[in-house]
Amino acid sequence: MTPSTPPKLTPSQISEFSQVLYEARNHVQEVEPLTKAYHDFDLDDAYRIQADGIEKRLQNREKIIGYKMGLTSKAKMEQMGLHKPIYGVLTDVMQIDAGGVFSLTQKIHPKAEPEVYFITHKELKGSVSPEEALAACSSVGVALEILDSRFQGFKYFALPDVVADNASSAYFVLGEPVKPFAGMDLKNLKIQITENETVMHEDTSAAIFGNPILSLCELVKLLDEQKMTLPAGSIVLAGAATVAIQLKPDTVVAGHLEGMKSVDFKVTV
Ligand code: OOG
Ligand code: MG
Repeated sequence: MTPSTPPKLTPSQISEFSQVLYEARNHVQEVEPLTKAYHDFDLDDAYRIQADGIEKRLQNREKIIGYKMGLTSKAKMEQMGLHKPIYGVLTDVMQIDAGGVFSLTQKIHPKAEPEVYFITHKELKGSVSPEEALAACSSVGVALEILDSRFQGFKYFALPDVVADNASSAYFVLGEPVKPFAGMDLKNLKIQITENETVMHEDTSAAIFGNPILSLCELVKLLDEQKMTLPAGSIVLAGAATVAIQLKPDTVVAGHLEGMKSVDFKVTV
């Protein structure tokens, strides 16, 4: 385990910064990047702010149901100008139904991106091999993540800001689960995002960290650095294969992963 560095922010600064983001999310109001408006801080402090913000949401009766990886593909790293994989937390209120409706009302500047997801049936911790990780999964499938950064303009921020902001996560939708099997090759599957059936972006699943299962291994490692484990029953979004698209009213956005049933949702005003 790599021990995290001692906090450089005081507990009251951590709470104050998580409160800024908590309110931005609740009031649907974008804010200046924390590292610019208030104080510079490192990634470990950023994960402390993220955890504090999630704690506030748990007190508001949300429940943790999984994690998301971010910045696991070159396309996303370049789109955001940030170059290190990060994680965020998924709660029950963030999941929307496949085939459901997503209203743009009360959202800041939402975007969607195509991902691969896993659901685990066994706790994972420390350093795990891709074979161990796949064996610990009960399902795999295609997902769409909807990002809605709480920061102005979505893009002019430093990595600790994004981590503090729960990796820009807002909502997600899961496609039909497929049962993984030993030797299943998740590496070379075509993955696309479409808007009204027009392909907006496509790549192969290898774009996600070389292989999406490696992104799950990386998540377990990043959690270990924060002295955490990945509980059995977690949903894990492995990160986007392509850049995200801005959501527009009266469109159907779909995610497609070769060999699996597609997933979509309808965007309304
Ligand atoms: C950061 C989150 C990145 C992904 O899949 O790479 C992410 C952002 O784009 O604001 O979710
Ligand atoms: Mg994502």
